[in-house]
Amino acid sequence: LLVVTDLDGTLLDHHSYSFQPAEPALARLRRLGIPLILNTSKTAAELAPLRRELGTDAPYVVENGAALYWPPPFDALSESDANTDKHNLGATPGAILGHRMQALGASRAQILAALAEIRRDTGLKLEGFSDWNADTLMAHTGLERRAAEQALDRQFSEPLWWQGSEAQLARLQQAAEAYGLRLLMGGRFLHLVGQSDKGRCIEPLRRAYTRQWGLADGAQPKVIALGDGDNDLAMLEAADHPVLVRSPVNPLPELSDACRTRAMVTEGYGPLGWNEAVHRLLDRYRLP
Ligand code: 2M8
Ligand code: MG
Ligand code: MG
Repeated sequence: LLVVTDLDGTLLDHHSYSFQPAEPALARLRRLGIPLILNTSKTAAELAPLRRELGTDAPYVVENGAALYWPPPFDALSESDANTDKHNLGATPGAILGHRMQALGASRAQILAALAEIRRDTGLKLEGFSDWNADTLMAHTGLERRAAEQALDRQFSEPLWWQGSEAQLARLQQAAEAYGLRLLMGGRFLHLVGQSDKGRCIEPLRRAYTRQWGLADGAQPKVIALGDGDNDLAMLEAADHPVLVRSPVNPLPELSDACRTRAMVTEGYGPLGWNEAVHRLLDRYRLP
């Protein structure tokens, strides 16, 4: 089993960013040696302290699926995935924070260049992280200063503060597509990204663990995925056990029929719901 999870609104409380209510299930995963794979809108810089606090040394996915980071022992193993993944367009593997990075999306420079054109084409007043300093971001999110600085340290995406109408959103959507970009809705922000989403990492992760654990090809690990927002849909669709974590601020995202039949919806919100769902699934696998 692999657990792949969103952070904000899912494992972390939407307001306090605490994962404390999920501690019992987290401890059970650690005891069972089940990897906890973070798949988030957050940056690699934000994840360094969080991975330490959560006690996970598994691979992780940042900025809405735009890059996969492979800490040891995976850095060597995943080399062939990096070269054969068909979505790995223009990838620039490099070492950031000492972990091999596999880019799946566009660079921030490409995204910001397109954003300047999109502003001109649409006449929309678009405000994003590139216009903000740490103080502005802290006011919008309630992040502490250090975390806000780390959130501004982006490589593959631009979160936009969106308050426009449906019609304006359709216009923005069309313009983004024209530049080969996508828009993904997070808990607070509309994320402008390349041709990536949170689902693209699932197969590379399955393959990496299949090899790491020496499993036969037909015996790939099953994936539990947990999320609360529209930007989590692709990840949930790609999972064996999708879990919709109830959000205090957003309606549940709409799954496809096929995915809905195997999905679980939590009773509790955020980390409390996370705790409940992980326990239920581990019980279903008769794990101690
Ligand atoms: C942004 O992401 C969340 C994820 O749902 C959002 O859109 O509301 C990201 O920019 C992330 O880096 C940041 O930590 C977070 C803070 O609320 O907001
Ligand atoms: Mg979320
Ligand atoms: Mg998120």
